[in-house]
Amino acid sequence: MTITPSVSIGIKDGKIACICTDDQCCEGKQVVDAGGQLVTAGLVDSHTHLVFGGFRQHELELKLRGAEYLEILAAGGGILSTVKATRAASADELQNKAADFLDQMLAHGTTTVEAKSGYGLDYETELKQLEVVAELQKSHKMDIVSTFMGAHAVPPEFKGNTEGFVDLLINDMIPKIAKTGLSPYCDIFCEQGVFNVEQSRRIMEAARNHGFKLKIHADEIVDLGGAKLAGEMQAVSAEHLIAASDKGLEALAANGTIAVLLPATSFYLNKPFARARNMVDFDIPVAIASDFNPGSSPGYNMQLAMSLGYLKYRLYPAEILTAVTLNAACAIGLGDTKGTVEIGKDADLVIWNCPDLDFLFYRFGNNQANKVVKNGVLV
Ligand code: IZC
Ligand code: ZN
Repeated sequence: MTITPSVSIGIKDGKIACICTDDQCCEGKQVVDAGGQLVTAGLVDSHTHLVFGGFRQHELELKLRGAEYLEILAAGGGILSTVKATRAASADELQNKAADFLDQMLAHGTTTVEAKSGYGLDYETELKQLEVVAELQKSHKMDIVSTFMGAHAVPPEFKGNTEGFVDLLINDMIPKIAKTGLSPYCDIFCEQGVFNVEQSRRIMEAARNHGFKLKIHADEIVDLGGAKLAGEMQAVSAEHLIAASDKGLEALAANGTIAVLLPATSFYLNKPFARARNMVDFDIPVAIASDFNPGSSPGYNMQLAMSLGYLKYRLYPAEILTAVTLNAACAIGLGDTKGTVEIGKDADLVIWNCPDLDFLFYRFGNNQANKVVKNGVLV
C-alpha cells in the first residue's frame, strides 16, 4: 500500500500503531516529515547468498572470451572458487564483510533479507556460514531469514561422485544442520551438471522429513523440470525459473508455490528474462529479489531489480511493489509481520526521493531511498 501525502503513520514499540488521515497523528513524539514523498513498506530481499569469502572478478575476462556460467563451474571455478575462499575465511572475516553488505542494503531501502549458505559444502563450513548469519541476526538491525543450501554444488572432494555427495547430504549434513535449528529453510540448486531432478527430489524429501521448509533453484539455465518438482514437493518457493515450461508453471500455480524471480541475474548473465507476465496471468504469486552473490549477481541494489521488473518483465508498478514487499515476505514466512504498511505490522518503512510509485521504477541506476525506518527507528 502506498500512502497519499495527507496521511501520517504512527509508530509504537517498533510496530505500526495507526494510520491517520490528518496531520496530527495519534502516536509518536518524534516526527519524520516525508515531505509529500512516496512511502512504502521496506523492501524484502527474499533471495541472497549473503555470506561468502572473496569475489569473482577474475571471471570477467573468461566470460568475455565466451565461457558460460555452467562451464566455469564445471571447470572448478564459479561457485567452487567461492567455496575455496569461504572455507579459508574466518567467521569474523565473513561476518564483518556481510555486515557491511547489510549496512549498504539498508541504505538502499532493504529492511529484511534471506541469506543462504552453500559456500561450504562440508558440515563445518556450512555451519560456519549459518552461525555467521545467526550472529548477524543478533547484532545487526537487518532482519535476516536463514536458509541452508548445502546442495549448492558438488564439492571438489566428490568430483565425479555426485551420488556420494547426495548421500552425505541426506545421511549426515541435513540431519546435523536440522538439529542446530539455525535455518527454517533448505534450498537446492537443481540444474544441469549440478543436481538432477531425481537427486533434488531425494534431497528435498530428506530435508522435509527433518522439518525444513523447501526452496529450490529451478530451471535457472536449463529446463530440467525443477519447477514441476517444486510444485510436486509443495515447495514454499521456486527461484529463477528463466527456462521454466508451461507444465512447470502449472505445477507452481496448482500448489501455491511462490515464484522468486531474479532479473538482475538474467541481466548479468546475458540470459533471457523469466516469463513474469505469464506467471502473474497463471495466478502464481511473484516475488522479485536481488540474488546477491559473487558470481551471477554481484549487486544488492533491489532498485535495479525493480527497474528490470518494469523494463524486462513488463510488470505494472503495483505488481512490482507487491513482488518486493508482501510476496517476498510470504516467500520467507514473514507475510504476517512484514511487507505492507498496516496496523500491527513491523514499522519497516522507506521514504523515497520519489513523488509517486511510477517515478520509483522510471528512474534507474541511482539510490532513490531517502530515509529508512527499521523497526520504528530511523537508520
Ligand atoms: O555463487 O554463482 N546460481 N548459485 C546458483 C549462484 C548462482 C551463486 C553463485
Ligand atoms: Zn541463488
